[in-house]
Amino acid sequence: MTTSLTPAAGELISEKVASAVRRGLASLPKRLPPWLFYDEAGSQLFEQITELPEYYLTRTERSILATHAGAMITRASEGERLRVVELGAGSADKTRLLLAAAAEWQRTVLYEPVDVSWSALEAARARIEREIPGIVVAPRLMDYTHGLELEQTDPGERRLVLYIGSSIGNFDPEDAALLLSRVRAGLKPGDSLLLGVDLVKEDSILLAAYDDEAGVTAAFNRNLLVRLNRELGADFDPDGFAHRAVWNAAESRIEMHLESLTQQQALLTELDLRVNFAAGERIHTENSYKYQPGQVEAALTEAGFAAAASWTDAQGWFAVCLGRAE
Ligand code: AVJ
Repeated sequence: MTTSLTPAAGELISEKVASAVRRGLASLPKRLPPWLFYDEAGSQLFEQITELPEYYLTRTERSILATHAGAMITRASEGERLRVVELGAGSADKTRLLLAAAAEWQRTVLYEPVDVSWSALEAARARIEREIPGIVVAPRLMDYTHGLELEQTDPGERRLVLYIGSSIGNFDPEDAALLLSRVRAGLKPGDSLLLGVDLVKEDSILLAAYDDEAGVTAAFNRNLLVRLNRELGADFDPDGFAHRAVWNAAESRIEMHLESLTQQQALLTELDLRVNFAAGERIHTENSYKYQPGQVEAALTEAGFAAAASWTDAQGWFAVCLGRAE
């Protein structure tokens, strides 16, 4: 990541953060990209979200993996040895269910987590090597949205790429299609992709998952402003903005916004920028796309994968789909 030393604070400012915030707050309507959520506090808040009663995604996907991990590994391997790649460093228990199933199949497994954060990769390596015998972790520091540059697999060895947790939900359909094609371009025929997506369901269930009773998602959303205050010397009053979660049926997505409660101004010292907010004006902070059954398979096919198998929960709330590179 590019950084520059600011004379004022003597602290490192990320150019990536600075330019994203400058662009986003100059847009109309104002927006900020969702990757900004994940500073240390935001990552901890997200962990808390995954345990909320309303946030069914994590527990539903986990139950699908707990039931079908063995079948998923069998379908992906078709009798060959597997190497497991994960987009995003997974130290989560969901990844462990799949790795344990793979280790049962072939005793030792090379696991390649791909992430832009070296500390996330190191944390994943430490946990996984300690907790699952037979897993050798080979961290890959790169931005997977730009494509995958992985070393060649051995003949007779197949890659299984994991992209779980509804992470693809943050991408609009066009960018999601591009991402899947880029992943496909980094694979050989016979390799596969396991994709976890959230499905369309009753509005009230979707909305509650993004506007929980305890206010954790609201804190997660407002933490963006706390982060800008710290990293860009800004003076946002996080309590001057309300958390809003909206179901946009036409786009099939949950949107999160921060809504200014009053007419106000914010000063971002490090950007030398003053931003005005009208009362009721929103910053659009996240899209979380929800798929129709069958739509995921279509997206996989479009990107050069054959839809090999899909698994869901009894309520049909979440889907995990295996695409085989053709
Ligand atoms: C990490 C993108 C899957 O969209 O459900 C959770 C992020 N935002 N609550 C999601 C999130 C608010 C999450 N993803």
